Amino acid sequence: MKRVLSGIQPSGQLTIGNYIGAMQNFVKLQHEHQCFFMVVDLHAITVPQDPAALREQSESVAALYIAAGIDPNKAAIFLQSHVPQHAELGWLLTTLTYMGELERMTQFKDKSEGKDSVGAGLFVYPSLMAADILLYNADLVPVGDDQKQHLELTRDLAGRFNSRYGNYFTVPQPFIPEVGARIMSLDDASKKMSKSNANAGSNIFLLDDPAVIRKKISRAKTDSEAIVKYDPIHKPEISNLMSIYSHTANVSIADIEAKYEGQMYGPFKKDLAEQVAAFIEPLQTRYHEVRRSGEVYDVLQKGAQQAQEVAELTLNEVKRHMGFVLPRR
Ligand code: AQP
Repeated sequence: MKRVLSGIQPSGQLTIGNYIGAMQNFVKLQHEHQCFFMVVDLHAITVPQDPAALREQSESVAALYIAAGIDPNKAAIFLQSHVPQHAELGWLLTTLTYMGELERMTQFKDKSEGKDSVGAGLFVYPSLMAADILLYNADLVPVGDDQKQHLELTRDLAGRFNSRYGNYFTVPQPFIPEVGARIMSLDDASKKMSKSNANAGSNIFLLDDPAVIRKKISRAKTDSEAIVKYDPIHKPEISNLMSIYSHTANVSIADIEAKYEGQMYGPFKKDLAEQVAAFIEPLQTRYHEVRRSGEVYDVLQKGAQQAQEVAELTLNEVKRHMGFVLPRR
């Protein structure tokens, strides 16, 4: 069985971009793969986090995994900080990473832009992400398009380790959806939808009230052409809304174009708002059940045990390859 690893940062409330770019594929892949899905709390602290908010968001992301349909009996769901091998392998891989490689990362450039002081953790984040993946010798990594560059670095680090210390790591492949790989902001289609964007009108949060979702979609920016046609280069705003429709209603872009041929944006937006609200309502119901029942704590404990079994073996092998003296058992 091929191995799959991915994670989401508890750095805010999850958006429909996180769902379409990542979680939707987590749910699909769990049936035929050995899956590890993390809440990457160690990544979240690469930018300042309020401790109470971090705790709440970490539990919330785990509960959303379950609510979205990840079955804890099929996939290991866990918090990154519950498996200390992530931080240790992260350090080992940091020593293999070149400054120039990290300096080229667009996410670092975006997140550090205009800041007076930037934490070193934000800079070395991609080495920790490589450790997350390589710790499980994952074959496939389901991510949105924005993480492609980090995954490329992971592949380079795996190759570098293998040629320097002997073949050990699996070189992972990205698993990126064809449509909706990058859901854009509702108010600015040149920026990706991000959970940490302070402008609430830019996002659809998975835990937004349906009335709020309807309002956000009705206010979403569009062009003045009023033709429902998928053309991400010339019509990025409507194409983005069409991607959201396609994923939440499970219909093709061609079918959406055919359905709204000759119509203005109004009817399309109205249907989209209803569609997204109907899609999100059962997810929210299940989410609140999971939070109320407390089952998330058992799931996280079991997930961390499963993950640690694999992670410990890998870390020992990595250290052996690198020349560390292993402690006697
Ligand atoms: N807009 C998006 N479209 C498609 N996929 C997306 N992802 C994030 N935003 C979009 C995918 O969600 C997964 C989890 O991402 P993350 O939390 O590890 O970090 P991120 O990519 O930085 O996500 P955000 O929402 O933008 O978080 P903040 O605001 O904290 O930086 C990844 O697979 C990502 O591709």
